[in-house]
Amino acid sequence: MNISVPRRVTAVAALAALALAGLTGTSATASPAAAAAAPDIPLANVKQHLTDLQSIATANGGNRAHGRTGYKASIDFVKAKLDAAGYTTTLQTFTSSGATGYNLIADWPGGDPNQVLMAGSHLDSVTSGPGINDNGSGSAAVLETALAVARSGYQPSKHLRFGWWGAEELGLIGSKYYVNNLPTAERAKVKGYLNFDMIGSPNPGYFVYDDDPTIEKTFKDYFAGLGIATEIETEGDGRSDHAPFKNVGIPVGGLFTGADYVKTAAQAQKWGGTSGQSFDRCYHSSCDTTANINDTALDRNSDAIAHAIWTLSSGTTTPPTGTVFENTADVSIPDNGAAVTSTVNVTGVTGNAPSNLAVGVDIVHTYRGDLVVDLVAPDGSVYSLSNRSGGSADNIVQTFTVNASSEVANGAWKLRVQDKASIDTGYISGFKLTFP
Ligand code: DTR
Ligand code: ZN
Ligand code: ZN
Ligand code: CA
Repeated sequence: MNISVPRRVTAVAALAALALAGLTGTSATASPAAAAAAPDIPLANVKQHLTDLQSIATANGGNRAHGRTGYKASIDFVKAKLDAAGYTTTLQTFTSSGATGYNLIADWPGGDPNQVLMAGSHLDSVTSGPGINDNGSGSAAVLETALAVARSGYQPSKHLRFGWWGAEELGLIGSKYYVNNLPTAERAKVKGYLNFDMIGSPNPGYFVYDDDPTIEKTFKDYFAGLGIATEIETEGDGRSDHAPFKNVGIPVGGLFTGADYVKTAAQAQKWGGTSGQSFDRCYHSSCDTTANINDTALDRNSDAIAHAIWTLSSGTTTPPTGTVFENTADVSIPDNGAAVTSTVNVTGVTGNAPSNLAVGVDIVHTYRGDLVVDLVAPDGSVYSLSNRSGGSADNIVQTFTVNASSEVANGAWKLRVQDKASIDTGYISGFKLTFP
């Protein structure tokens, strides 16, 4: 039934969970809606990434260091997985010590572009070894969390961005380059940066960065829920890639399981392991291989990363307010076939559409990565909403924010959907435009 009849919707202020005061400056007042719970991050998947990074190092002179073939092979490996999962990836190049360096930035389509939550890790190793704990561990855990976002169909309120940094071991070169080249207006949109550098140390400690209080509390509460005591990371702010973000005023946080410092008797009492021995005896050494990982620490920290990403990105659930035009007729999508459309006829809206047109999409499908989804304006202009993203996850149920300010508001707007791969199929269940 096509009910393209304007109706005004007053948002029910159902704020989502947490008061991210350190990130957003607001706090939940209404009874919080339940934030989507983070999925478990499969340890086996994270360890497979480490095995792959080990193979890359072995095939490239034993390391994955800046300027060496092993680093470029590592960044290509991570990029390929993210491209396949539907991320928008960007390779950023820079020069350091006479060699080309690479940062990989991956954006998950959707979410509020003015509220970006970032998570990252450095992907380079030292020249003396494969760098599996330092920092394959952080890179693999962040990668698997990003893949979990894609396959779960999670639709965060904030925009999610992930980064893998080059040349950290030369002095935070890649992350400094990224932050220094991020325009001021873009920096202001980054509401938090989470850093993960060495999170699988063989004689692990559980350290939480003591920078932004909201981020710190998110991690500490997670570990407390597991009955694991944490300590604040006291080795100094300048020791990893969160430093450039912190230096420009972006809230930062992160996790760390220790490097060359020695575990005390009190820490061994608290965490197990061996007192009088460093947290990672293979720090910056050739023995930093896949054997140099504590699985429990890697598993716990990977799950903590997912918990923080889901918690800190679930913003308000307030639906867009304004005049709604909606079509709730089901439209079957032919499997690997022709495009189909659902139309709403907008009337009575003066002038052009807004720069923040809320486009509500409700598609039932068993493999969202098959789908190309576009918004077609009355004059035929096409706005891409989703292009084969999200992999094998089910359904696309999302409100996209489209800058349609160059379009006249009144007229026939279409949601166009095409299934571009065989087997899985589905139907358009609803299409809604909200004019503020
Ligand atoms: N600089 C990191 C290892 C490192 C040493 N102290 C800390 C504190 C917090 C994060 C990381 C580190 C490296 O060698 O890559
Ligand atoms: Zn290092
Ligand atoms: Zn490191
Ligand atoms: Ca299909």
